[in-house]
Amino acid sequence: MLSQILEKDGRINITTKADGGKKFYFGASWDTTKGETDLDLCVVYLKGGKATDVIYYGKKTGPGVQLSEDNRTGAGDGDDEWAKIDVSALPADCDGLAIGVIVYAGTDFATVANPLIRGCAGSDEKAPEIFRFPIKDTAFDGDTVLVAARLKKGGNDQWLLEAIGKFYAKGKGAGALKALTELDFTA
Ligand SMILES: [Ca+2]
Repeated sequence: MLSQILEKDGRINITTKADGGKKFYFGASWDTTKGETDLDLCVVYLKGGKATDVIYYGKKTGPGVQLSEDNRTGAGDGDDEWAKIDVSALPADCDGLAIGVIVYAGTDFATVANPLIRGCAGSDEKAPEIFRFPIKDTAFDGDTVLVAARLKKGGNDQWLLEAIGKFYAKGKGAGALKALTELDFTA
């Protein structure tokens, strides 16, 4: 399967059977060439399209979700922050996950150097990449919250990955994190 390029406001439905279709890896990267920015990769537990909990730099693990260490500048090669997900270990009442990126410190997505998020079907960064979203040049000034993907529980315990390129202008830091958890994910 070739990696699909997601566009702003785009949606791509992806089904995968890698690792039984149960394991996913998401990586966010950005650079320091336009100044230091603190982006945070976040994973929101959903039930009926509403957030029930969030995994973020202040709470890096939860059932079925493991987050990397917090990168506060964008320095370093490869994925600067990542999330490893095993949907078979999620709480029984969880019927979805949203994968988001927020601007914690800096200006907005429009001013970050080379921001990118990608998703892989499997347990780590070497697993086959299934989508990538080059955030660069697609965000508007003031955009600080990105919903990049959603995992949805379907029938027969099958999980569908929906890559999403949706931005919101919701401020930075803790406010952006809170805004991510208050979005309506029923659509
Ligand atoms: Ca960070």
